[in-house]
Amino acid sequence: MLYCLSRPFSEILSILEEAEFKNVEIVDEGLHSLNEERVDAIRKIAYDRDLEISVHSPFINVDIASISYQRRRASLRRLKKSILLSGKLESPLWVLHSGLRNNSSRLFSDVNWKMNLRSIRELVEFAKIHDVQVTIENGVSNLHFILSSVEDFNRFYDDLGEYELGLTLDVGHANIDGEIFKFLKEYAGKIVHAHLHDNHGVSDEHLGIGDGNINWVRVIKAFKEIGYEGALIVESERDVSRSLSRLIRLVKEANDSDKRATFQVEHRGS
Ligand SMILES: [Mn+2]
Repeated sequence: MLYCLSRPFSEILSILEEAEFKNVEIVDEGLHSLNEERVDAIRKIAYDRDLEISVHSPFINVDIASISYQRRRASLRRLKKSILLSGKLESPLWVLHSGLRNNSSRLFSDVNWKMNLRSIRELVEFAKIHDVQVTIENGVSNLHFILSSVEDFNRFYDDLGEYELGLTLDVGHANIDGEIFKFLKEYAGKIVHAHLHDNHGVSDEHLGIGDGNINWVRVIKAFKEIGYEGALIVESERDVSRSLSRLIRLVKEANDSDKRATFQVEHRGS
């Protein structure tokens, strides 16, 4: 629903009423911020139409790694409200961005890193009580996200300890750091959710699928190869219906070539 964030919330409900897909991600931000009434309306349609809803957590002016105590507490308060409401949606997944690296971080040694870690632990524990599954998304390093590269995630998961926290692979973000396939390889068993949008490898353009330089045939094939069973969420800011039809075709082609390969193996075997 990122693409219609500037339109009134009522439009989301109409889209859900007519959606021809299984998974929808609601962005709990701006005009679409959740409240009890909205959650009730979404839950009803999702139930009637057998849709699976995930929630993208609020992100505007939110920074869980801030050196400022007040800013961090305000961010956590906003995020916990989102978790509470998502729990009522019976939302299986709640997608979180990491905190940001402050311009003055070097003056404060590793404070951003530690605050990010502490906040994430606090949110995962809170979410557990409310039956919400948190998943952490890879950001973009040139946009100051603390968790962007595979290397960041290696260090993060080492430091995190015994917390259940799956990864949302944002393919567009990973393309900017040139690490799509590195993530898919090294985090195969850890990826529970995926955001798909395109770019030219430089800035976070959120283009339609096929409008940038990402090799989508290879991406979809790689998701299949790791046995990925989560949702594929289109997160393009425009051309969403075209992106969806391209995606459906890509998945179909990957399935067909899989069947051909199986047939060849069986044929050779017999
Ligand atoms: Mn994303």
